[in-house]
Amino acid sequence: MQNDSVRNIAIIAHVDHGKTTLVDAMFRQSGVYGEHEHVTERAMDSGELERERGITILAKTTGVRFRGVKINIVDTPGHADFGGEVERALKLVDGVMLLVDASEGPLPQTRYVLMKALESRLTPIVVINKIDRPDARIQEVLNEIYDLFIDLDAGESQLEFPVLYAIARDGVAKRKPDDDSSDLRPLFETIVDHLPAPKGDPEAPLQLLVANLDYSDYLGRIAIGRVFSGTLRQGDEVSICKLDGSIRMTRITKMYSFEGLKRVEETEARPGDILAIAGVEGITIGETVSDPEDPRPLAKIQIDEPTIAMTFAVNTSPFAGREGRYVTSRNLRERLEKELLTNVSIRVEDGDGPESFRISGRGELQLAILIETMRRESYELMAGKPEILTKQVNGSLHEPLEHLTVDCPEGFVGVVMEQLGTRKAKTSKMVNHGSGRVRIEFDVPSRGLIGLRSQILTDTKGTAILNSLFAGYIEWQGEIPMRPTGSLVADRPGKVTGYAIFNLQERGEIFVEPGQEVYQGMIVGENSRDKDLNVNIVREKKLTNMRASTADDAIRLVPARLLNLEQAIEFVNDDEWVEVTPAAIRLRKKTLSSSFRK
Ligand SMILES: Nc1nc2c(ncn2[C@@H]2O[C@H](COP(=O)(O)OP(=O)(O)OP(=O)(O)O)[C@@H](O)[C@H]2O)c(=O)[nH]1
Ligand SMILES: [Mg+2]
Repeated sequence: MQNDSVRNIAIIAHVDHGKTTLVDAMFRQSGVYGEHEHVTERAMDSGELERERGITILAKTTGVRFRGVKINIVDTPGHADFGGEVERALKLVDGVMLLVDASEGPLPQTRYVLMKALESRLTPIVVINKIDRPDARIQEVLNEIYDLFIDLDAGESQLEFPVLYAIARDGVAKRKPDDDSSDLRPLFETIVDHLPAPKGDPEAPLQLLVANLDYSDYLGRIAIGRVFSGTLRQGDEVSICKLDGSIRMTRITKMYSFEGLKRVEETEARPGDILAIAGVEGITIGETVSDPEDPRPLAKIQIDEPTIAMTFAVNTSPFAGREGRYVTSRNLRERLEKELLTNVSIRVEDGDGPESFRISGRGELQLAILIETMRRESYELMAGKPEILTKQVNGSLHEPLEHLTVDCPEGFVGVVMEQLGTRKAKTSKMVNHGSGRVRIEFDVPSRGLIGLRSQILTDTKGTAILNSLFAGYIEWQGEIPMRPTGSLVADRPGKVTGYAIFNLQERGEIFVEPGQEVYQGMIVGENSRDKDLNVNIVREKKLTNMRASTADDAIRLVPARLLNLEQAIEFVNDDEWVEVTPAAIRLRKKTLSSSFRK
């Protein structure tokens, strides 16, 4: 039996190829907004960090209507570190819209998300987006997409995907690159005509898979899931098949469907419907809401393993507790446990001591976003250098490998190759698009990516674009030289003076500004030599007959290099911490007193 009034689709793509922008346009053209309603750009990117960074971090569900058919859409993040969100989103849908930038073509994450969609036997629709770009190369990109499908062993029917050509920003989709369509109708029609309607027997025992969680101050915890069989009515008694195998009875008192940015109360849901259910305490992702008499759990959501780990510890710096409200290990533990409920791709274990935790995830950005979120919630913590998770395969040590794509102007190929050479990368492909830019593909141990982005951006004057994707495990590749520099470390507490900076700035780059307060053991700069150097960064100029303060004003200081969170995480060595508080990001030695450091 199929539910012809519904289609469920996820939008997947590499980062920035225009997914969220396309959802905006679908909103505008399906009457989601009232006539005078204020329309925000990338409305689905509702998180504070999403708006600040201009990227999608969490997958989100919405719904629009076209010719009486309800189209549920899941917008997913394109950044590789949030791949877990995509894997989970694919559980809700019957098909995907694969967006590909008309100039950039398929990139590593395009491959990853398409691979996951094909594995789940979802029906693909291809949308070549941004055809307005002056450097668009539509036909070439389409060929690359076919190659990608073939490379991923797409089945015969999957290869017969429809192709649309879009300018998401203008709300236009065309069946041919040069036809005169001026809206998204061809896209809506393709979704309704080509995507299979959801199947499932409304008379069978209820099965609803929870694939996402949300929270509202008004409704409490909200579980988002899809009905696979049976019918759920408001007020029904149901069983929850928990992840640990136990069964719990409860009643569903409130359920909602998605209409644009709003949720609409529903009284009945049938197979294929995507719903938000409120008021079920303790329910989590992967659990099945089922028939009370005949509980039938659906298969658990399997997702890829973490590849990177980081230690989070209680802040033990002399400034601990000054700037944040939550600082104890209990605070950290509770917050991390809460994170586990919604963030399916991270793991939390106890760390080496009682005051520390080991968090594993998919990448540095994913963990940095978690830290940034916590710091905005008034937590303080220290984070250690990220480590790559190795494993034993047939008795030998293996490490994660990434497939890395670097796009850069021709003139920088030399420096890029050199930088990657020292990181044990092997070139797998090099394409010159003839536009003055070159695309080089590498296989490189994940370890080799730590600190790579900032290095390459410096080496190429900000012109290179890097994209990487986890590509399995290889035998341990031997030592990769890490940061070749040491740290400049404050040898006493106090306030930084311009005078001291002036005298130290030849030794390396300074991370602090005059007037800033430091403690002993805090890292105040990067030493250009490979050893740490203890420095007095608070030294005052001896008072002579000249007035010190005016003399201070006259000296020329190189502007400080103020590290943001990601840069700080990339910078620290094994014996160093990044100290994070709501007000500051500081770097420090793990051992603060210089006499106790080696
Ligand atoms: N020229 C052009 N730019 C577009 C078009 N569609 C989107 N963009 C721009 O591309 C950028 C990225 O758009 P998003 O919609 O945030 O991309 P996304 O795929 O949702 O990105 P992530 O969720 O972070 O993976 C924005 O600056 C958009 O304005 C288009 O059709 N043409
Ligand atoms: Mg987005």
